[in-house]
Amino acid sequence: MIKKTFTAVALAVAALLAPHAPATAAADPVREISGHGLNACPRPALCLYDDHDFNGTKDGRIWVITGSVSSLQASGANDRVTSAYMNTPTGYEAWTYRDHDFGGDNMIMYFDKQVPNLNDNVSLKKPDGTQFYGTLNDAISSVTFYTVG
Ligand SMILES: [Ca+2]
Repeated sequence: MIKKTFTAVALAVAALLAPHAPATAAADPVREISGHGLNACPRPALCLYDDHDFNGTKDGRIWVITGSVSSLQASGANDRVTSAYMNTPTGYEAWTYRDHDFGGDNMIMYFDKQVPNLNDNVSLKKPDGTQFYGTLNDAISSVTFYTVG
């Protein structure tokens, strides 16, 4: 009798949890593709490349961002990105952050912005909004991606 009740409860819990799984998968804001160059980046998206100059002339890892992600750890992109391309029309913005959970120094990406090498000094902002020039190579850990206006 106890076992039967337990099974019924387990089935009820499974039924409650099941509808959430497909929604999570469909909303995944990061996917990885292999390629090189600006043309490899789908639109609209922020593309984060494993190597400088958008992976140069050889195919490599590209993480395609289409929504905000609080940690790039699960996608394998954490602290790896060396170049970035914002392949969107106007009306999109993306902020790339040094730390997880949208923390630390950040770099703002807007339509058609290309950053071929994050070893070079780029315009960054501290969490308090102070602007400075610094590098963000192999450092990006979280990203916001959204439409504005
Ligand atoms: Ca980091």
